[in-house]
Amino acid sequence: MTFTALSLGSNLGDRLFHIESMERALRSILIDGTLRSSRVMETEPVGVSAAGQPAYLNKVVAGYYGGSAYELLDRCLSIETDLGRTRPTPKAPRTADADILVFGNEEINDPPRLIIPHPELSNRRFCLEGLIDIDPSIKIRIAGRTLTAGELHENMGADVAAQKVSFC
Ligand code: PH2
Ligand code: MG
Ligand code: MG
Repeated sequence: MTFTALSLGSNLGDRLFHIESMERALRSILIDGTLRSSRVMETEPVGVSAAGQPAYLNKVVAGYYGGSAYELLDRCLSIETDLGRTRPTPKAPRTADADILVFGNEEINDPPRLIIPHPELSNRRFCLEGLIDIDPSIKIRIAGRTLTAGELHENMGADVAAQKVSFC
């Protein structure tokens, strides 16, 4: 079994229902009793044009998974589809987004399908806040080095620290 952390996001429809539904689905997919969750955060949209997307609710969850990263990816995609996710354009508002942030010490570079660790992990404050809310000692292997979530959080850039994140 492999330790994994995922970010959950929603900025369309009943955001809290979507976050809680994704969490419930992951609880049933991850090894029994291993799911840990951050608090819910309201966050400003990151990396999308200033064209006024609605604010996100985000949460980070972590646990142990019994299959491969690709199997977990497929499970995430079907959780999103079950919650009405459509993909009209790449960065469109979405009911449900479940992204694998970390999968053990694996580094996978298979775009556009799967990149692990998540390529935006260090650029998204909500990901770093969510990880340390669960456990600052979570290990993240990036570019051949192992860092902790706490270290990544301490070293985040000023632009990342400026992103609005408020715990609900
Ligand atoms: N997801 C994105 C793009 N930007 N911004 C926030 N605040 N939260 C997200 O989950 C998010 C985002 C693409 O997946
Ligand atoms: Mg995403
Ligand atoms: Mg996604």
